[in-house]
Amino acid sequence: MKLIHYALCMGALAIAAKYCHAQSASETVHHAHAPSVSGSAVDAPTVNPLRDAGVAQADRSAALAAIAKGSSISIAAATLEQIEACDACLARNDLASILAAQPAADLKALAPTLVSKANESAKDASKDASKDASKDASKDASKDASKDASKDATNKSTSRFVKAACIRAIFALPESDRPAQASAWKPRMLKTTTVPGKMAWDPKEFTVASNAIVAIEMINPDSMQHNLLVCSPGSLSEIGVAADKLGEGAVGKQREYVPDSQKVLEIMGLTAPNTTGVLWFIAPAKPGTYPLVCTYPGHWRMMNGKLKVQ
Ligand SMILES: [Cu+2]
Repeated sequence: MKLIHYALCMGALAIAAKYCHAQSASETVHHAHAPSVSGSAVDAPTVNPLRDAGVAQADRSAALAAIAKGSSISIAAATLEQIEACDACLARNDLASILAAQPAADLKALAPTLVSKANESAKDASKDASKDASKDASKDASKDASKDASKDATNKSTSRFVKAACIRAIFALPESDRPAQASAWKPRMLKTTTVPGKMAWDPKEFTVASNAIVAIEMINPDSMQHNLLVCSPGSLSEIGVAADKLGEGAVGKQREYVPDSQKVLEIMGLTAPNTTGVLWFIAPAKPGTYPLVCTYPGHWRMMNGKLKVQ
């Protein structure tokens, strides 16, 4: 933990030095935990390139490169540290993409760590699954119980997220370079395409096994941006209404229209026209129908689908 904090502080300082040219040293330290990408503008919202949405991938990569340089480690290793420290932050899928895009030699060097973290997280996930099972036994819809459930969902999604990011990075390696353990992982590769002008996905429904390793690719030939979120069962309209509200203020753009809710389980961020978004995740342990939704304001009523977990 101390190490992570040290790395974070050093990293943040390095980023601050890079991005906050105008600030004095003492101010830089003061703002170290939330360096601003845009730097000098007084009213610009403070954005942390390692945690927040609304950050260009190039800025994230630059921040990670600064940390790697400061700690004399590879960008892959620095990115993995940030993924672990991310704790379900909005940048998590972007960080996972950056990790997977690192040179094969660096990923290969990191592979033993990636494999051990993937396995470590799997243990956590099964612990959570048994917790879920015992909770089902006493099906009590009291407020406290549901609060506990969503707290569990957050913990689970954090460790599952680290596991998914590690597995994704291993699968970014050529098959011949993957560690032997990877042959036991059978990712479900799902693909969907946005239908231009229709605010829809084709296909929009998928069925996966509980705890499966899932990769969704979203091809976006549409002329507008779309994202793709996996949410808790029954939460579609709650998340959709919250997303529309985000469309009314500046904070919405900064969050890339992802509502601040524990019912948002997985996030593929905004995917630009004529690009492809990718999201790797571990399917929920609990069988059920999990809404898929695009939370770009105004889209959710039409642009939604289902992830059926069996
Ligand atoms: Cu959309």
